[in-house]
Amino acid sequence: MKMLWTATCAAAVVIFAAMIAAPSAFTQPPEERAQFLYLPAAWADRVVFYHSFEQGVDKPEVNTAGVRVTGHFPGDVEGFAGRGYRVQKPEGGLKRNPLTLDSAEVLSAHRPLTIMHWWRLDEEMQDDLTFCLIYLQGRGWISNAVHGKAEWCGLREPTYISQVHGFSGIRNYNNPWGGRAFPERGAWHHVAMTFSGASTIRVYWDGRLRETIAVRGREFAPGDTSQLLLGAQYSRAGKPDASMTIDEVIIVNRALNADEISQYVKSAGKLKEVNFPHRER
Ligand SMILES: [Ca+2]
Repeated sequence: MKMLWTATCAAAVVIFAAMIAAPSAFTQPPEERAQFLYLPAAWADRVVFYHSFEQGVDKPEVNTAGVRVTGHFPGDVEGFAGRGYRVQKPEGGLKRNPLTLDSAEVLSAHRPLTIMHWWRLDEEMQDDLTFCLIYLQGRGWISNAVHGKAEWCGLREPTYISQVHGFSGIRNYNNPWGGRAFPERGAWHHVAMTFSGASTIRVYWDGRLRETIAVRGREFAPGDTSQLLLGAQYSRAGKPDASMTIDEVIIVNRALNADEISQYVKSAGKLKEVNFPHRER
């Protein structure tokens, strides 16, 4: 049953939260050259940030606008291609470590923008498991997540949700898409969120458009958002939480369209199927 959220209900969400410098592929060491094959050449002049985690958490392959990257790199984790970034759930004295990107210039929702990455759940899905994939924040927040079964909002099963919340002058938007969200442990999925016209957000899962959000009240303005968390905690304290791995983080300074995103997901999936590039481990 599709639940309609009230503002009160939604507010209960708690977050704890080239110039593609793409050097000419032929001047890169073979390992780096191979990784860039996952970055579509057609986007090269619009990609402002690309992180495949091959060189460590603080060394994105492309970062044309000085996005600040912070996160705890837990070691050599197998990613979608090569290494990935493990987001651990808080346990055993370890704190959650979402990948955190800061840039008022690049991450402002008033500009054309695409944020995308591959993700994998690293444990068995449970009915009451909650995890966040994209969380863009500043004066409010814009999020895409899976929320488990909970008394909160009367959710009866894990459900895809999205929110635009807390921006003065913008009407709060909360949507559980309905339907069961129950990803298999270890299966790679792709998520993308695009921003256009300072007022339209589109969410894609595995290359397919899942939702179009038309912001009401006012358009996004400079400074509304400036920080991006990938793998943020989205559950209340004491509730089940998830460890996950992310990889191939791409930020483009325009809103990619449905065909481009669909084609990218298919192409990257095919590359992975043939295990290319091969990486000795
Ligand atoms: Ca990688």
